[in-house]
Amino acid sequence: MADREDDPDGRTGVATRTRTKTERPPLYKVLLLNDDYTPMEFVVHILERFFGLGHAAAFEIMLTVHKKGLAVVGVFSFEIAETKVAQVMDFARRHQHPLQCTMEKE
Ligand code: TYC
Repeated sequence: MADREDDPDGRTGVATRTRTKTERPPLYKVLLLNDDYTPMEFVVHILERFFGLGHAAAFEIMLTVHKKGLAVVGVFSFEIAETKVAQVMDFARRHQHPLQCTMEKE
C-alpha cells in the first residue's frame, strides 16, 4: 500500500481506531407557526391527526401558537420530523390554509 503510485509517501491508510462512545442521533423540534387565517379547529384537527394528541392537548398547543406566535409540537428524529412537517404542509395546502410548520435542530 505504502509504495503505490497514488501514495508515494505512504501518508494515507485505513483508520483502525475503534470509537467506543456512541453518539446519539440529533433530535429536531417541529414548530407550528401562527397566522391570521387558518381556522383554530383546523389546527386542532392537524394536531390530533398527525401528532396523536388528545383534543385537550391539541387545543392547548393551538392556543399557545395563537397567543405566542409559535410552539413546539414535538421532538423527533430527522426523518420523522421531516415527515410530520411534510404531512402538515401538504394537508394545509390541500385545504388552502396558509398554515406553516417547520423543523429546527434541538
Ligand atoms: N390565529 C388563527 C386564528 O385566529 C389560529 C391559528 C392557531 C392559526 C395556530 C395557526 O398555527 C396556528 N384563526
